[in-house]
Amino acid sequence: MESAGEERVSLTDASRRLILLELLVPTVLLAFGIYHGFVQTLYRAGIIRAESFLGIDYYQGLTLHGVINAIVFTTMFAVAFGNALVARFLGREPPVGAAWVSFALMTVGTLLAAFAMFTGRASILYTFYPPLVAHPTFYIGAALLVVGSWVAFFNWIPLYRSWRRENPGRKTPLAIVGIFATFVVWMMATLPLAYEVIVMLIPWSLGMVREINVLLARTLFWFFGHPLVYFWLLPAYVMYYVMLPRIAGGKLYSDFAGRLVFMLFIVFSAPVGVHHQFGDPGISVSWKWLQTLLTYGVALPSLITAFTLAASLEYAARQNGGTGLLRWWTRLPYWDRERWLFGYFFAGLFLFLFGGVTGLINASYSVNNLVHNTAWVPGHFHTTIAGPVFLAFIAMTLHLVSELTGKPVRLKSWNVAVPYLWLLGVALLSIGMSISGIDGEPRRTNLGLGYTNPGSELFVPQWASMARVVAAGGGIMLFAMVVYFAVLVSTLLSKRQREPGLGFPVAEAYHDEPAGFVANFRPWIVIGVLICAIAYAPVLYDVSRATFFGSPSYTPD
Ligand code: HAS
Repeated sequence: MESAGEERVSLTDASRRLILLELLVPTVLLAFGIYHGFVQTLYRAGIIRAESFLGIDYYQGLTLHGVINAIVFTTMFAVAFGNALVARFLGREPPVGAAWVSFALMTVGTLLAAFAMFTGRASILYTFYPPLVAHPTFYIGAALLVVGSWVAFFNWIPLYRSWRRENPGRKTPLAIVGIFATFVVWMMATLPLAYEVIVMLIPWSLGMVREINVLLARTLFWFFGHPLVYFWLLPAYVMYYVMLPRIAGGKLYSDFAGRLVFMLFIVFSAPVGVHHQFGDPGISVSWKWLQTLLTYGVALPSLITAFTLAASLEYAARQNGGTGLLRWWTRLPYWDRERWLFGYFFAGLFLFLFGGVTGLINASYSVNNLVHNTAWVPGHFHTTIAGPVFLAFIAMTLHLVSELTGKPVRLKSWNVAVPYLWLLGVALLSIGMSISGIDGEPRRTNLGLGYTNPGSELFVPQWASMARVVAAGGGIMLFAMVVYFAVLVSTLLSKRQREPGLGFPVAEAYHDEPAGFVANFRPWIVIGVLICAIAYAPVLYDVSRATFFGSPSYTPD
């Protein structure tokens, strides 16, 4: 494992500014994304009964919420975090020219997509299923965002190679294993997406072809869409494995477990997208069954993580004087204002316990029939992406802003409350959605138009009461974010108190085993690609045989 401690490296001003911009541009956009999430809960609770609020309608707001929070913020953050990890753990700054090209592509892409969404020309949600069609700038923007993230990854590879040449026999730093695994998963995910967007959607939205194969587009989307969720999750896992045990006051229980987990994600992240299409026609039951099995496979690295992190936390708690079978849980730094990262990480992990259980329920081919397309599904994913992923990303944004500007985090007692407020908000939101999802409440529907209105003939009382619980959760989440933004802005506006630099808390390993068969990415990538081919070739064959006609475009207005 890499040397433990809080060692800081200094960066050139150009790199520092670039990483700060990569963090702050999506964070500013996040304000819109979060606001539109809150407004969704008001619509669905019937608190806003209109078709449109402040000029933005339900589907436009839902598209802004999903695209900004889940695609733009996450991608730009992963690139910024990767640039910072490479600089700190390989001791090499990513070449600034290519890094700026990557940032420029992502920013121009984001602006193009934002133009389409804010002007109401792309109200097609973050899954952009045809035949719903958006203005071409939406698809071109998405393509540029992805290409920009590829440029960043290709910029790091020569740095890793040169580090390897200079450090023969040394284990690759775990943080680098984690961030490279993240981007290997991203490459596997974005290739089918590139085909869908460049070959199918852009020519179709430009009117160059009249019809589109809807089922093929959905299948390619989910070939991308499931590994996408691990592209979100893995940077959070880097923080949990490399930093959390030290912040808790202990050690990482097993360094080997961390390496194995990242390699298993390379193998299992991609060949499971059909579990989002259990209800789709045209794909044979056998291949749906195979992808169900593989979905249980992709839960394995998270189960290993749950036990490894619990053991690491127990070690830390006992170092802090904890005793007993369970009493040691009380000796962790939940409210420590200096070790504030702990609260963000812990609250995320707590939510992920529920995200994991509900994910395993979704994965069952038969049970999925009960929950698919109901509010249960956003109930599940708010305990994953809005839980561990979101909390880890906003925490690391604040940490990096503080490091790169040399300004210690301000409003510490407010800051320490943010993750617990957020946890409470997400818990209410997800419980409300899960319960009414089981009662059949549809997702992605403006319930406020009648279902939650006692005066309407569409009224469904059990959805109405839960929609109010969801709105209460959304309100608490919004409040948590207002506090977070107050902390971030007040930190940015404060006086510099030390030299800007870059450092992370880095844990030592309790069991620092040799890397052995998880030392090298290559065999894992080969196995991952092979399993993808086995799981997807027959699916794509089935889809091509089942689809005879294309669909013209449809614009919802
Ligand atoms: Fe999922 C739908 C299955 C994980 C995100 N998922 C979605 C959608 C999103 C999403 C966005 O099989 C909706 C897409 C759409 O718009 O239609 N998901 C799974 C499974 C997992 C899983 C099996 N999902 C995630 C993660 C996401 C995410 C991670 C984002 C980051 N998901 C599905 C399925 C669907 C689905 C179906 C389709 C549903 C449908 O019908 O449409 C697994 O990876 C989960 C494994 C996780 C665990 C939990 C480990 C627990 C840990 C915490 C330890 C805690 C500690 C602290 C140590 C096994 C690591 C302890 C504290 C104490 C106090 C005790």
